[in-house]
Amino acid sequence: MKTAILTFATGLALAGAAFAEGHRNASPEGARAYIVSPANGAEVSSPVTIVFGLEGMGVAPAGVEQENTGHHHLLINQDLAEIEMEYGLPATDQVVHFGGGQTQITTDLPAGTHKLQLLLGDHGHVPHNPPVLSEAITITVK
Ligand SMILES: [Cu+2]
Repeated sequence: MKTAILTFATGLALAGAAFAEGHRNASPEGARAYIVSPANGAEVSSPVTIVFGLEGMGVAPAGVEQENTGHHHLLINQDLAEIEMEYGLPATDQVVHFGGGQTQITTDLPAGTHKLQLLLGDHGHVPHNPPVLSEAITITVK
């Protein structure tokens, strides 16, 4: 009897994982995010204005569930390998949410080299499948 209950519980856990994964919103083919400015390799002074671009999808605020939309997240010096694409993105200094649907930010960055990358998230901050991720750019703040 004990075995049967354990098996049942394991089955539920697996079903739960599959359900969560199946719940990632699909991104349409050809959708892409990109950083309009600054240009890759640019030398800039702080504060820096970073402009977000999105093609093939629309921007919607967090909490608004609508197909083929999402909101931007700016990854600042964030290792992509540490991002869990299956879950809602954490909010940290390195993962900045634009849940209001903003498409640019003016922010202070310390002097030095910084890697910037955009990652779109759905109404619940979960990256789409496949993820809509910009190329990473590197800028130098004087
Ligand atoms: Cu978000």
